[in-house]
Amino acid sequence: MPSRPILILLALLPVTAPGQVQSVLHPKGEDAALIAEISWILFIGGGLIFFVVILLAGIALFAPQPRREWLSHRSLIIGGGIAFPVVVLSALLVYTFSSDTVAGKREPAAIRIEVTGELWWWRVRYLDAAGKVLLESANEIHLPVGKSAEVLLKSTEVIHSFWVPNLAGKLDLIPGRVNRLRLQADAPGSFRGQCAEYCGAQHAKMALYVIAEEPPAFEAWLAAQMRPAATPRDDLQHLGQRLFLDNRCGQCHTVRGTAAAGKLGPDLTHVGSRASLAAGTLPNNPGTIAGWITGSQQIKPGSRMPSFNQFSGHELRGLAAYLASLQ
Ligand code: HEC
Ligand SMILES: [Cu+2]
Repeated sequence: MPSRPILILLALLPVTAPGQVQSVLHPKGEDAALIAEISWILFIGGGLIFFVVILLAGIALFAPQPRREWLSHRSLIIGGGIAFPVVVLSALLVYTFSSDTVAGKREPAAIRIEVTGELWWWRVRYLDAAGKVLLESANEIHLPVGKSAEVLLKSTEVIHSFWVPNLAGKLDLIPGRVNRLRLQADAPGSFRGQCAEYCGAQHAKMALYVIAEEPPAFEAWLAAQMRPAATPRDDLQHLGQRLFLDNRCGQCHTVRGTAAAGKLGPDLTHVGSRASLAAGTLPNNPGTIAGWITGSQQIKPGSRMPSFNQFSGHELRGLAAYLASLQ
């Protein structure tokens, strides 16, 4: 049995843990802050009431007769048993409703992003004011700090759930429906999100990152992402591009500016600029790109990308160098 101070420390662990990259307890956006506030009020209030009830039960059970007589007064039963719950629950109802209207009354979103749940990754499209697609990417959303984005949540085959705990609540992506979520970050940072509705074999490997940056950095990112892919700069990258175009990669992947225009898999036009590969499964570098190409079915069994194990080491280095250069 661990000692009492250790138990207390263990209980505080989730609150003090430094890993804030995916945490409801470290809100960095308006909605997340509201949800955290409501949760704390309910949690602390519920805890206090529970404590008082246990105390009264203890008195009723163990105190000597004259010291517990007051518990049977009619006023205590009516007050504690009827009036108190009615007042507390009504107050909470008004409080949660009023936070809801705060959330409803906000200025229009600065940007619109369409997020589609795929098996098992996130298709991300930035839209202009008219709803036209500005650019397509995957598994990574960039946001300007302090500006809100309207996220249109869609799905093609099964239900997923979009959850970036530091920034907002959880909302489902349902085939045939469009759900709308407000996303806003109040501080720069990288926040991890995770599919929160079981969606098949690789549900656990369906994460994404939201990267919040100062508006000028965001504008620069947007402009860079809208440009077509970089052209190969050396022999290795040239080899990689040729192999990419000759090996049906383009049947599933788009690289804007080349003949590759597939739609089944993630857009790879700027894959080298992303933090992770395969929806948060691997960090992104030439080594993991090569590993993914030969071993996608070992890394993420059942994924819609077949493993390509026909390449020589040199060819794999070429493919990885080419894809990593697509910044
Ligand atoms: C049959 C369709 C298909 C083909 C062919 C295909 N891919 Fe993929 N690829 C996918 C899918 C689907 C994913 C997403 C997998 C996931 O995350 O679950 C993917 C993911 C990737 C990723 C990671 C992208 C990211 O943003 O996470 C890279 C890199 C990649 N493929 C490279 C290649 C290369 C190189 C080839 C050709 C040798 C190729 N792919 C052929 C379907 C395909
Ligand atoms: Cu999912």
